[in-house]
Amino acid sequence: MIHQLNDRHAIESQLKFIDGTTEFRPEQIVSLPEKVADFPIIQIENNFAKAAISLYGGHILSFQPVTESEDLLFLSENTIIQSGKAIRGGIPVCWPWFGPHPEHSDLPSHGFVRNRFWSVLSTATTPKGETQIQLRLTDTPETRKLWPHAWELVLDIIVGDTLTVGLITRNRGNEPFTITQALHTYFQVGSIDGVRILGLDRTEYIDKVDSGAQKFQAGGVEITSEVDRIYTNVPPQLIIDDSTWKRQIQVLSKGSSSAVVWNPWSEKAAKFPDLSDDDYLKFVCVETTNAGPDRIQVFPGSEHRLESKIRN
Ligand code: TA6
Repeated sequence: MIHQLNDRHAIESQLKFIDGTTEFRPEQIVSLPEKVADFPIIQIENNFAKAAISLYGGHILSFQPVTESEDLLFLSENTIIQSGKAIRGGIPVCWPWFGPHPEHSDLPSHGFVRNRFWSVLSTATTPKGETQIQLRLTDTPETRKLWPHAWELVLDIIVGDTLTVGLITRNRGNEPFTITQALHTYFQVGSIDGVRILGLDRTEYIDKVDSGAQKFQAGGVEITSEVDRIYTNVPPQLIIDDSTWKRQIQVLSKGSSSAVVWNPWSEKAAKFPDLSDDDYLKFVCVETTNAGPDRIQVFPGSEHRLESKIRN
């Protein structure tokens, strides 16, 4: 599979596919869906940045601009590559529902596309010399059992000095459907106690740590305990201010009016087998979402694009 992918989609000295079962922490690969022999990862390196994307989950694992000594994304050293399980860190794609399924608690949290293999639609170099990758996923008889609709998803990724991630939902059925979704980005930070999220001042949020209470944000968001909040009516640009590493990461969203800020803190982090006990100090999730009341209805033949641009 790796050989065919490189034959069709590699870009000389910019983009290649590697076999994750041998080159991506093989010790952490517990099991893969039986029908695949390897675990393709796209490695990108251009004049602007390095990045890595797993076809499993359509999951961006890494993004490091050439100007940065540290990856902008957090990826757990203990992530478990296991059929049906999502990779911990990077940018999980949560679709067609965010969080637990609204009616059926037995269905997987955050939908079912972050634990499926996506196909490669195209790879290209932009006129600026950035690398563009489009991945695709469509409904199957199996997904229709989970969610009875016909759809196509395209992940439109551009790796440059900015990482642009567009998640395009197309309704290929003959009735409207409603989705909630997230680009559930894990940002790597020097230490969580030196982090402030800027741009959410004077917005309202749903506090999932306090039984979903509706609250009001005053000033920057600081993380001193477990935080799990759905902010509503948020501005397009948020900033992660990391005083430890003396860097700011900008997150520019489109097709979204909500955002999620999450950090499990120590007690909850200890319950995640794919996180080390002190990992909560090293990341904060600032997610570009359609979540909470921000739900999207997609009509037959039409589409919705959720987009997040990330840069330091
Ligand atoms: O986005 C925050 C959240 O919904 C938290 O409630 C927590 O569940 C987190 O996502 C991680 O979820 P996961 O299913 O990836 O373990």
